[in-house]
Amino acid sequence: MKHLSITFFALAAGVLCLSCRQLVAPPAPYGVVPSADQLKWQQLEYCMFVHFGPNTFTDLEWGDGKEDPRVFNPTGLDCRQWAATAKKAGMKGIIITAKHHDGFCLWPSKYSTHTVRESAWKDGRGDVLRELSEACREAGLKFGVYLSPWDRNHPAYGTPGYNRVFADMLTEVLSGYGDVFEQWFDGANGEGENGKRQAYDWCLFNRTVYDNQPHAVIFSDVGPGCRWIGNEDGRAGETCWSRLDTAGFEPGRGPAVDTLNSGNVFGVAWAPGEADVSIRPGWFYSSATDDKVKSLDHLLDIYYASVGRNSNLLLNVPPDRAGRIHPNDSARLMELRATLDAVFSANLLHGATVTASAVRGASPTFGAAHVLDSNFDTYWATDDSVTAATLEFEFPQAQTFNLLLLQEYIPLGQRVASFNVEYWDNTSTSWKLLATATTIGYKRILRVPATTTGKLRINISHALACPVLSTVEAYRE
Ligand code: FUL
Repeated sequence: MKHLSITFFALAAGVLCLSCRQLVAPPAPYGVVPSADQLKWQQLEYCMFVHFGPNTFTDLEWGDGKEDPRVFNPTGLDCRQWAATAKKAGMKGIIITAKHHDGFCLWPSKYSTHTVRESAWKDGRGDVLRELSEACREAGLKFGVYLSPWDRNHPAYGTPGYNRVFADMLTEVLSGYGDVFEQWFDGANGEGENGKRQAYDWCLFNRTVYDNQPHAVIFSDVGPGCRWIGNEDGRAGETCWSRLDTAGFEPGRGPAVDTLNSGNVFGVAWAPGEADVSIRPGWFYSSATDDKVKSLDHLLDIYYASVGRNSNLLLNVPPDRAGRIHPNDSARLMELRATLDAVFSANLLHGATVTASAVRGASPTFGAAHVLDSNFDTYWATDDSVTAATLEFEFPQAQTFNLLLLQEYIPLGQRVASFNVEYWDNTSTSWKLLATATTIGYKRILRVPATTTGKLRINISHALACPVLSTVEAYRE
């Protein structure tokens, strides 16, 4: 009997607990959401692009495929130096031009006669992909590959047979060097030797990627993993949706560049932006640009306009003819890292209190405090019917900040369409507008005039579905 009543009470308590929790269900996802691989990719934020090949030795941006392969001869190739530089710069992966438009393969491909095997480097026995993939693994960096379908060397280019050649090359690269986190597809399509343009078989190419690397994120004008941001300046739109309408488009024939820059508010595909840009004026190394490495301020602008606008930053750092990253580039990368570390080391909202105008089901599970808990996976949310709401922060003592960082919990979709920030002005004893903005997404960093205040307010003025915010932070640059 005693046993029975204990069991009964335990059961009853269990049911009660369960029903309490069920009372406040989390918001349903809004629209299309990222896959697990896309979410992991987004969290990388910042990676290195490496343009390297015959152009490095000919001072060209686009080789015509007729260059003597023996020009490729780095005197001291050191992929570990690239990896160490990327790592110290705070980058999370390296994507290399395994094959650029000249068709030269940085690995000894069976399907080409224009490769490292035909070069003077290591008497034709070298393999850049082998060295870089190993260096990345050792350094704990992701390894990714760029392959240009446009091939100005291959005799089959411009014939249907070339699609098979390209797929076979992809298979070699994607099956021979361990995990590949991102496949970068350039949509360039030029005339071949025989005067023909290639009708690319993108279904075959994408399938080949997934067959060999099921977790890879495929970059192109239209994804399917992530999308080109529409310029090569490293700048996403002030409004930047991760959703995109891709039907009827393909790599090289994508939506208008301003659409790529901002995404589509109601787009049906999740195709987050990737902003690619070179640290120098060109994509390939040239001694003529040794003194034209972008300034720290320029790189900071790029960082805030890419990572700070819901996009990943892919910063190209081209190795020189020795096969090493030039000291001018690496010095600038370290300055950028040191600056970002200094700025983002002290969250001024640490220790602040926060209240929300509305909390989902009045439940602590969705309480405002979650935007301050440094945990991406917990969030503040409102009831489904509430699509405009306010978060009010009170600092323990007045603080001066000029950067605000916000994150939506994107596993539930991107929701916020407009918001503004106000601060409490003691002199006029009123709220003053500090900034208005549109989208947030995975990460939004607002640069605002330096403001000293004890109170701050974020007004979500319009969300497509109840707002779901995981982070709010304030910093001083
Ligand atoms: C472009 C290419 O034509 C450039 O040479 C460079 O590789 C850039 C990243 O993509 O489409």
